[in-house]
Amino acid sequence: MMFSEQFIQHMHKAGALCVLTGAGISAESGIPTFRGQTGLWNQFRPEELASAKAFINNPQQVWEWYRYRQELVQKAHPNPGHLALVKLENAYPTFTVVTQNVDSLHQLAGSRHVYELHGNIMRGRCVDCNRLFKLAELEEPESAELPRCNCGGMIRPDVVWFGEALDAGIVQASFQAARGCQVFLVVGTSALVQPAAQLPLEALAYGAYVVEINIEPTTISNYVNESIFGKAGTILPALIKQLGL
Ligand code: BJW
Ligand code: ZN
Repeated sequence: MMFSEQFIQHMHKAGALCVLTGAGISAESGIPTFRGQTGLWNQFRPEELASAKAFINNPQQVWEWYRYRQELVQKAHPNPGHLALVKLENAYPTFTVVTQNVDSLHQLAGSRHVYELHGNIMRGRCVDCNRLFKLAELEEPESAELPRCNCGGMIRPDVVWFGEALDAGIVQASFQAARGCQVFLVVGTSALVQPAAQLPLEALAYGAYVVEINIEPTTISNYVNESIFGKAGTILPALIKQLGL
């Protein structure tokens, strides 16, 4: 048996579930993670490209990185891990996915209650007037040109970079979900980046049973009730099966 009796009992008793996801849940859809054994961006530290400073110093390089990732995201499909979370959502009266991912794969899989903490890579935003753009509106025939708004401002990816504030409403709603759930799952995140990494600890403080699913130990492994080491795309479907969903 892959799961402890205690975990399964908590799952059966729970009325509200909250799941924090990170890049690891999309790894099996072919989207590289930022850190860890399998992180493709190992040649760059995310701090070097995912920052306003990097964008100001070298917008071409930052856009190149995002264009490449947008292409990967456009080609990607939800994997069995994403789909298992949809089954959980259908089985629990209260269910929230709080994701650090910018790839829309939870929504594409069919999850309806998704909070995107770090924005969405398929959108752009004008740095001057904040107008939002869909990726299709940004496709420039002259690839050397940087995308610009009709107001003249530069367009940046509509994501949250280091040192930038997250959407206050989304953060508040995410903390509320963490405080209100009986089981909190932490899936495929290194739990290094704040404030997202605080959510499982907040859930613990409010009495939730917190279970981490990751291929390797993380900074929160010592705090959670249980760590299950394996791929999200294997563990989550096994959990669904074990619960009879
Ligand atoms: C698998 C798997 C498989 C692989 N199955 N698992 C308090 C203390 C210290 C620092 C701070 C603090 N508060 C704020 C900070 C600063 C900073 C921060 O947290 N720094 C830390 C690094 C120390 N935070 C911020 O700046 C945040 N803003 C903020 O706090 O604003 C308020 C404020 C403003 C001004 C001054 C002060 C405060 C913003 C953070 C924004 C993060 N942005 C990024 C880029 C988004 C856009 C983009 O995608 O390009 O978000 S960085 C990057 O990291 C991305 C991710 O969402 C995020 C988290 O990464 P994640 O998802 O955990 O991925 P990995 O790669 O790290 O881990 C993958 C995991 O999966 C690994 O563990 C693998 O083992 C596992 N895995 N395959 C299961 N198949
Ligand atoms: Zn503008």
